[in-house]
Amino acid sequence: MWKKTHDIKQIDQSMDGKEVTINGWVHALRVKGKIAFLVVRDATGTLQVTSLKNKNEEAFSKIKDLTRESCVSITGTLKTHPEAPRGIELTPEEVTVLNEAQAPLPFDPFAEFIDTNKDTRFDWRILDLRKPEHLAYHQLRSIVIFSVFKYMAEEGFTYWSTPKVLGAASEGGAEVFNVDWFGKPAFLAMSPQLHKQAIAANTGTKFFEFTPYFRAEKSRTRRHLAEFSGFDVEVPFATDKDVWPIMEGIVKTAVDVLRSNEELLNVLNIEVPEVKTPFKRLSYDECVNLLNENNIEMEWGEDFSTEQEASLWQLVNEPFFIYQFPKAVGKFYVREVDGDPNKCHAFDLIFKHELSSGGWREHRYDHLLKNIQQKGLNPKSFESYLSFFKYGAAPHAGFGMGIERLMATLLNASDVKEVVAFPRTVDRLTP
Ligand code: AMO
Repeated sequence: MWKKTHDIKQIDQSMDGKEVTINGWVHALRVKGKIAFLVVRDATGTLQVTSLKNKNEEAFSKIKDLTRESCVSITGTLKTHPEAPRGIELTPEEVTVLNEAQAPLPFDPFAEFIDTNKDTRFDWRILDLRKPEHLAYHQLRSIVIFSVFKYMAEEGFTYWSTPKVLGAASEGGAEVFNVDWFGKPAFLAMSPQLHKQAIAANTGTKFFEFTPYFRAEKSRTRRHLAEFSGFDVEVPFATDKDVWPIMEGIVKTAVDVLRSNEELLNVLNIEVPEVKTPFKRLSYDECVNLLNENNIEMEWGEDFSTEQEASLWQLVNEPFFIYQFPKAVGKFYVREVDGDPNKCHAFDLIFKHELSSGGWREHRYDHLLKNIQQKGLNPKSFESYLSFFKYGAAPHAGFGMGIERLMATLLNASDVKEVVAFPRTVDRLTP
């Protein structure tokens, strides 16, 4: 029987003499005359299998011909050995090749001194993800997602699912993917924005969804994907200030759970510094002044460029909110600041870069219609959305936080593509 009795991580020197079955991949193989040293790797670690021809000819002959990265099951007896990498090795009795890997491999995920280019790695992501350092990003991402779900449940949120194929572009922008919906034009959701507002404002429940977002953005940067995922939140009877603690709570939950996973952080050879909450709150005006005082040019009324954002991060040097953006920068669904028609209640959370953004929404039908017209959007396309606000929709506020941005920021990854299994970008639609 080829089914494992143990994960490799569970095997230690105290198990001398025990019979076990391990399942994994051929990590390395060295054959010296009548002895073969095979290293088997599973998702938890590696173990040396030492095969002597004289002892078990059948096992030896199967092992000596194995190709790297073939999938194998080995049953044998554990034996402590001072020279084995973990002080213990396996003497094979039964070797089952579950699936032979073709040779040569299209690239070597474990090559030590070769810096394989990213495109090749992502072309062969099935091999790339076998590398513990690359896998660790995804294991930690999973841990963070589960922890945030738990946190949101404790905070009294209701988990909702919203449609991903829409009749209107959810962010009102041009960066939308078109799809054919039974012969009618439709769009992939750029975010759950419109429906999350509909739900929070009309049901009075605190909305939470972990969702894919589709953006036809032609940005070739280390921070942009064309399909990404994120935590999306909308709170009824709330203003901007009321949702900031939830954003802080998500970041803190993520940081704390990462810090408690030392073993995986060690695989990545990184530390995750603690974060202090509450985060600083700076108005847009204060940020523009701060830049100008430090001789970085910034005109009032623009959005922050990547460089300006990076400079702000250096100057503030801890996570901070920017609130009350110019109305021209905010989206149509954000509420104008009372008494100041040039400003709106949009906000960003900056943690190295923009990590999350949101707003206190416009829930009054006539104001919303005016916003849509002011942005040059066609009210006809938003008829269905506008109807959400005709029958006593409550005031509300919320935000979206991309998981890839969050993980790349906290784990110091060089690119958001590292923390998504199969990145989708302007240049990549496979594998
Ligand atoms: P926004 O467009 O700022 O706001 O997106 C929300 C968050 O999603 C992440 N993000 C991205 N991650 C990877 N690749 C991209 N191309 C990308 N674009 C955005 C960021 C960002 O902060 N509906 C609003 C949110 C709201 O107001 O509730 C929205 O989508 O983390």
